Amino acid sequence: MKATWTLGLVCLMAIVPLVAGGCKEAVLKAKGAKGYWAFDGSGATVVNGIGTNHGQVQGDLARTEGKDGQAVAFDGKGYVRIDTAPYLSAPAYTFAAWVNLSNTGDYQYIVWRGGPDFPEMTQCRNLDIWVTMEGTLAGLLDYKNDAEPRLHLVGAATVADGKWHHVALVNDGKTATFYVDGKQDGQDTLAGPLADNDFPLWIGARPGDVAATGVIDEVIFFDRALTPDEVAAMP
Ligand SMILES: [Ca+2]
Repeated sequence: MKATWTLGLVCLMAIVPLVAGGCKEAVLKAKGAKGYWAFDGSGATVVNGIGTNHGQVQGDLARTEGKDGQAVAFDGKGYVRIDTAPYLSAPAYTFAAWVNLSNTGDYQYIVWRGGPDFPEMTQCRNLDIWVTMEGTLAGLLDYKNDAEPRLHLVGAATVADGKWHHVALVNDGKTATFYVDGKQDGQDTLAGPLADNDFPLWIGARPGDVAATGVIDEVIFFDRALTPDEVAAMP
């Protein structure tokens, strides 16, 4: 059965005034999401609509029209720092976002969880997506067991072309998989559990001035691996 994300009973319940939050928040919460940063509103704070670890815009980044409501416009310098939380270290996870990136011919970042320095400390990257000079996805994932070399996960689809794309990274504990626009874009076998850290999420940059140029919106995190059908149907 295809996964459905919208207009279920929980969504209808969300429009009842007694239920806090919007329809999308209610649907995501019912699916088990832990983080949903819509990037709507104004000011430096970005709110986690279903959790307590909110974020702050770092640098002079404006809000702009997004995939759904407003989004953050990245200019190749700033980023959004999302407070850390224990669920970000879950042994399985799904990270997803909508991106509309320009083709800069240079490296860009979508999400970094490797701390405030680059090069970062060893054995700490557990969530990592950048855009290569060719405009495709890549990421480096460290293992808890430092005897294993880190996994270099690569994608094939072009995501930096000035159009909206849905990007996801799913770690089910056995494999790491990129999805672009709901389709599998790259997959590799994990040699063991991923490394752990208590660093915040950086959206749109890593330390060392490698940052996104374009728009990022609707960042979502689950502490479980979504199925391919669920990723394909994500809002
Ligand atoms: Ca939004």
